[in-house]
Amino acid sequence: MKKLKVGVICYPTVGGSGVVATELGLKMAERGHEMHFITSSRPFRIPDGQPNIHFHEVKIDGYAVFKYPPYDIALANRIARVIEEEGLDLLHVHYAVPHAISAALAKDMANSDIGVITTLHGTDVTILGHDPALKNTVRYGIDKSDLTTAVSESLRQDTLSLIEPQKEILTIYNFIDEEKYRPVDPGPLKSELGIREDEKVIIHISNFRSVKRISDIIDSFKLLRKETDSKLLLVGTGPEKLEMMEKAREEGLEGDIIFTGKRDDLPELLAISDVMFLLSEKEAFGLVLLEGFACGVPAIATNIGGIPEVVEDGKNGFLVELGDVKAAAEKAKRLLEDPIMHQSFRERAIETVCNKFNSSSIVLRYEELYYRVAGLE
Ligand code: GMT
Repeated sequence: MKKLKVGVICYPTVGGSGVVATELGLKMAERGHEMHFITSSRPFRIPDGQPNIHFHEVKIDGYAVFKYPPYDIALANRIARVIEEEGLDLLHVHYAVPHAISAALAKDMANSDIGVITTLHGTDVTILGHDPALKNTVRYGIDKSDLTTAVSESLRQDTLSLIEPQKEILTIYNFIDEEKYRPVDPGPLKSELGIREDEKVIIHISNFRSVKRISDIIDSFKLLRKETDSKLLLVGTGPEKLEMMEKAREEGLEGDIIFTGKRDDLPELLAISDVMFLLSEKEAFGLVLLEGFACGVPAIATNIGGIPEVVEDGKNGFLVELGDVKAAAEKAKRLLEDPIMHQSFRERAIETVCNKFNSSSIVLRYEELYYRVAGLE
């Protein structure tokens, strides 16, 4: 079968969508396809000189006349050039708004009938879809695409009911790099972070946006801390970080909550962790759950969005209702105090990644769609 030339448009450096787009690009490149990332900066997981990977930077000057530099138009212009210069077979865009819109404009500019796959990751639908001004734009992006995928069944259903697109939407789950995320030896990390060997570790990893409800995590940890010797690791950074540091101080938990900042050693941090907390109010999938599972860390997570498709209640974690910090603390205590249950959840978590979210099967699924959209079935 002919190897494909694919244009990939994503937010390269932040969030799960960038990770999924990059990992998928790397896996497709390993399969011999030529992957062209058209982005504002080099995706951070892609080293220089990686075979079959090309990077086309979108540059935009800050002309004084524009209050907001028109990135989406600059992106469309760059996509149009890459379509022509590289002879791309298809575009894979992550996020309907703005990327699917830029792709539609690029096709028009290049006078090309290139196929477009759009992958929805969540916030474009679950947040923008409620804004009447943007709902039609999201629908336009989907309907202009040849094929749209959603990262969970929940997101697919939300898109159908909120956006009412004309085009069909397929669910393709996210995956992670199983070679990176696996049980590893953390060395002396636990003591380096000032955690005693006998203390349990709760971990939360995110971009500290308000949807992540870190305040609930701190409240729940406060309850848990009264009963179980434990520390809370808050990994990452973002808009709510300072406020959450202040809250930890006010609650008298300064010594028990460790704000690590952004870290590259996530498998090691997960290796010293006993439970992951993800108490978000919106989550189309929750990629971080898979990262934790692959390293053998069960989760306590909210019963919202795509999370119940990842967390099987009572098997690889526990589901709690949004805002129920007491239930989260109780379930965590149960799990932490029962080593047999913890071991069985740990094994089930690793199995979940191998079976339901296996990267090889998911990559093949995308590849099949790439051939379909490129008209080469
Ligand atoms: O959740 C975020 O803040 C970042 C956002 C992103 O662009 O990566 O995450 C969305 O896409 C991820 C990858 O598909 C999903 O795992 C997240 O659940 C989704 N976030 C939301 O739906 C809030």
